[in-house]
Amino acid sequence: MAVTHRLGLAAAAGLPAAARPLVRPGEVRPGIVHLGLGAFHRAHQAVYTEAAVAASGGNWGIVGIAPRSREIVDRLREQDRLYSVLTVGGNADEARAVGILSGLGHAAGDPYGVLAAIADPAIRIVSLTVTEKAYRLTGDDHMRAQLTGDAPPVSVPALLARGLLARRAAGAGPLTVLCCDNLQGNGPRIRALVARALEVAGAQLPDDVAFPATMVDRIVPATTADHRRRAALALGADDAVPVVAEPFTQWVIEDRFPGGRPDWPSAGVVLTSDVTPWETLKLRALNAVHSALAYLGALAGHELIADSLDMPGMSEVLRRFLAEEVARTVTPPPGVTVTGYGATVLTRFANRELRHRNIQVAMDGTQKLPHRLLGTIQDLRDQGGNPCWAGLFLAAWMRFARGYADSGARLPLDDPLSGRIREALAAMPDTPNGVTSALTGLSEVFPPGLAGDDVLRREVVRWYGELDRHGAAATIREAGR
Ligand code: CS2
Repeated sequence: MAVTHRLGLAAAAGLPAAARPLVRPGEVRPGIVHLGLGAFHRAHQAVYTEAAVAASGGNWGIVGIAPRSREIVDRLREQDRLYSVLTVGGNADEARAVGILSGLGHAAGDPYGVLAAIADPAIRIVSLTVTEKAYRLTGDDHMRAQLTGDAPPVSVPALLARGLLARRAAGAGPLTVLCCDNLQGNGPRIRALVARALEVAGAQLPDDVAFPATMVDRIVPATTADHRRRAALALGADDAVPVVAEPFTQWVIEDRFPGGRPDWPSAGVVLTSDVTPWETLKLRALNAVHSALAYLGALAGHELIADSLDMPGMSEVLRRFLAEEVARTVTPPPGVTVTGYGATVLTRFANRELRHRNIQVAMDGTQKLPHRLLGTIQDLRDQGGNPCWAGLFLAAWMRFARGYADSGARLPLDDPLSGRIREALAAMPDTPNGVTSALTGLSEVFPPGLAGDDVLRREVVRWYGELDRHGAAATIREAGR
């Protein structure tokens, strides 16, 4: 059946019952400003919030702000702010339109509009999914000018700091800033970032702003043309910007919301007084394994995460990492075991329908690895242990950063520190020792204790040598025996 009409308000009523949005865009008044209109937000927090509003009401519509690209804003406007989520890898494709976006904005094009939105008394939560690298408070003049008001506030720290100042000037009341990115201690971290940004602006953190920590989890890869076609079929309407996701979804939030919050528990969100065990488990078990698959698989010439997991020896290596290194250093939440959690993670990564590309997970390694892998290594070393598997994964990242797969094909280095990486590599011999020294010397990534740790170094150099001589496929096959 050819799908002829485009998703939008006119088409929404005619969608199959299961595909209709739970709320109509425009029906729910805004209560949340969200920075980062990427696929992850639209498949995760937006879905939970729509379900919570549908179940319990409340003015918690989301004003979605795209930080840089305005294309997504234009596409969503053309569809009356509706988009669909295509869930794949369950029994059958399922698509549903989501109607919780109650406004749209574009930070690069209209930064002052974003400040005004944050200063609106109707807004009680500012949430963010801007990826790990956006949380850097670069000390350069441009950042400083954005914070002091001499330049338009286009970066995340400037939007938040100046948004809070505008809010205070407007007497708009208490606010919660909710970081939904994969950073260890994401609540305290964003609090510290905003406090430093305000300091540069000559101000202090207001005391009616809370920064609860959260753990977010749902695999949301880049949407492909095939996903778009399948979304249209399952939805019965064409959607220019569907997002694709796995069936699994989880959100754990520290319950500190001075301005109130949606009834998220009605939508399955876990509210708790301490997110740390969830956050640490997710970063160190799920995300670390994801990165390991991405680097080792890309070196071996595989395209998808599911292909990397199929490499002979791979699941054994990952299970041993989880049992011998993660389980030794992480205290999971009550009722959860690291190995049980890890087994679920491996099943989720085997979802081939997602078509999650190794290259996508591999990007921004310098920003991701400190949260995913270096904490495990540090804890193992503090216990006098040996980071064997973690050392292998670090060596795989180093080989990936060098820019060549085992076949000699080029690999893209998409990382905010790519310039620093290239300089560091060029200054050292292209040997296991040279590459290890070059990259552990990146002080933005490796704390001095790890950079100078001989045991870690020995492991990384040893694995790097194996990868260099035999390639990733043979190294993993042998290691997983
Ligand atoms: C992935 C994550 O791209 C990546 O680095 O590891 O985006 C991962 O899919 C999510 O954290 C799952 O919740």
